[in-house]
Amino acid sequence: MRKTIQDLAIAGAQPAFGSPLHVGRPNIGNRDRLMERINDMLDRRWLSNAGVYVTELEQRLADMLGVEHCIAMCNGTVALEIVIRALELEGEVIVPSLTFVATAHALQWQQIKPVFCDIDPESCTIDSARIEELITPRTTGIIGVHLWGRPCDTDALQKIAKTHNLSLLYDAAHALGVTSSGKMIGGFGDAEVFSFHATKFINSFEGGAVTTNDPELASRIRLMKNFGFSGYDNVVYIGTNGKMPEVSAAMGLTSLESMDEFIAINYRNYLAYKEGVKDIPGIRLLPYSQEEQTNYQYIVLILDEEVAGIRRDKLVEVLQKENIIARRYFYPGCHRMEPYRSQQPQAGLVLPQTEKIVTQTIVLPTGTDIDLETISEIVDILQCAIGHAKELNSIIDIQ
Ligand code: T4K
Repeated sequence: MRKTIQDLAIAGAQPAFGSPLHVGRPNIGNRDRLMERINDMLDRRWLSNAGVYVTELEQRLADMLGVEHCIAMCNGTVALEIVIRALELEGEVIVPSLTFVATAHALQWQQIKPVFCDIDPESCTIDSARIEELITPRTTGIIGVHLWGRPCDTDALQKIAKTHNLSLLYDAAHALGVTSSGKMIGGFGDAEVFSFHATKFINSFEGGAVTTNDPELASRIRLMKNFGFSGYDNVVYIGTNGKMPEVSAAMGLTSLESMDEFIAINYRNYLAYKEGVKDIPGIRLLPYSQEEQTNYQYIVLILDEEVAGIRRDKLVEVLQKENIIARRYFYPGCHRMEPYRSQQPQAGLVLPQTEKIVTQTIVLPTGTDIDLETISEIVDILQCAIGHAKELNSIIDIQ
């Protein structure tokens, strides 16, 4: 147990960890099974373009999520871009600013203006009560983001979209295996988009998927992700290359087979962090709902700097000096990133909750690479830093 600030790396002690502990360290799953699939794929010499593993992954995901159509993609960002185009969105689309920048970029890439909406501070998802005031004659859709695996208010969003005749898309990059009102994320809105990037708890190296119950939309997306080809030499639609390669599907399938184990480890880690930080003043763990199924893949601390006596960025610095590469996701909010900062300099005025929370969050490492001993070490560092916040502030200020 650390007793004084001299026990912290920021004050000169040895870092707690010899090598960096990253947020987003990939889960690997059954390596032998993966190698078997890769060997099989090489033997068959079928590496991309609707191969057997991609088709199997799509089917397994559709069954698991209870949706009619699942289209695997090369990554979540291209998946978003393709669905946005397939839904014929244009003009303005309402999105939360508190998200990974890919959500906003997928719109801007196609000359659609992302109109940033504030969040509900409890769920950290788009605040449905703030959407209608942002609707203009140019608005064509809404994108909800199930941030950190916390589902959006899907009922409220559906009502607003219906009333105003808007498309409704969900960025479900963080929400595989999550339910909203008992129903699996994947079947809400017009379509939902998943990411299987290496840092996601289920990964396919790079990868993503679109799910929908709309057969026409699904077939448009299938055409668009394959240059618009409908059979040899017959192009019937504008398209791009959004295909997932077989090697990614092999990893995705292998990863899916370990999904229960990954979630159990994430849950164990979540409980350990929760118990560990419960008596540290000024820190709370963003809770996961006990009523819904979830994946527990993000450990999000919210710091009240008045109570803790230390600023978030300083606490992150303390952790990073110990080789705990804590992240400030999703600082500073899309509206403060380019090109949005220059194009919409006033956007922050309607985003008070977003502006507040981006200065408060710290995302900590979890997943199969993190054990309970590591968590108790991280908690001990947090406890020591906040317990000695005053001294620590002066030390850091002098440096
Ligand atoms: N929508 C949302 C809400 C998203 O969060 C994302 C992606 C998307 C859409 C787009 O989906 P994709 O197009 O990516 O499929 C990371 C990921 O790159 C990104 O996929 C993810 N969200 C975002 C939340 O996190 P960065 O810039 O923080 O990545 P990076 O490279 O710093 O990786 C995080 C940490 O993970 C590193 O410190 C090291 C560790 N790491 C990473 C990789 C790739 C490893 O240990 N091994 C690895 O192989 O964005």
